Amino acid sequence: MGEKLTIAVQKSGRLQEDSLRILKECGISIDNGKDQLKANASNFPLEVLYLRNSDIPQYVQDGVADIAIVGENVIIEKQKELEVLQKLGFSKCRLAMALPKDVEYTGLEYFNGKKLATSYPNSLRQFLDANNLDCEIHVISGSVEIAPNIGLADGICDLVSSGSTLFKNGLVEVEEVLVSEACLVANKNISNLKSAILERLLFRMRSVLAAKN
Ligand code: PRT
Repeated sequence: MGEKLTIAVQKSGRLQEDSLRILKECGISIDNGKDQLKANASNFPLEVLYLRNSDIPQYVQDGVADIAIVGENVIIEKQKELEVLQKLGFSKCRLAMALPKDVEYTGLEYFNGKKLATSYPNSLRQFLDANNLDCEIHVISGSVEIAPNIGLADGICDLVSSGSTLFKNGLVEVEEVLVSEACLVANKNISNLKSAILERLLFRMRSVLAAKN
């Protein structure tokens, strides 16, 4: 059997549909069985692993998958040494700090001594350190937007796309920490044989993206 490249894509969630669509647009047919966690392409040397977005950086760094389609924000948060090969133009969002709408925001110093709830402590810590801010970070894994309303924190740092979740929870975005979109990433030490397959895939992907612009 010839060499295959292994790609990780999100098992279910916001990235999944667009990730599979771009592979399809590259002319790759994946033989998907229902609820399968692993599948093969029938017309390209590619194996697909369906994993959680938040677990993907670790799997690629460990070499379980050679490449992946993943949210850039997750790579930054997990602090993995992966190569970002190509931004893919979907799942665009920003990691932002937000405060209750009745707060009079005076600028970054406002956050000194405050407590912020987030699911992205490393990204937030980096931003706070870069701006010499001293805040308490309270890590929660979901429903971050509710934290100020229930007295758990003064503000939040979370992903925002349309802004409607912030609005519904009486919060206003005040600072942007980072911007993100889906991207194709790779393990830094893949074999020459696999690199050659990757080059073919990248060529197709870039042609698909160019045709969209
Ligand atoms: O479970 P798994 O680990 O696979 O997935 P995940 O927990 O990372 O969740 P998923 O599927 O929600 O998100 C996957 C990726 O999509 C994220 O890592 C981001 O890169 C990207 N993305 C793009 C978003 C959003 N937009 C987004 N709006 N991820 C989450 N949100 C959430 C946000 O946390 C907030 O609760 O949507 C809400 C805000 O949305 P708006 O439109 O109301 O502003």
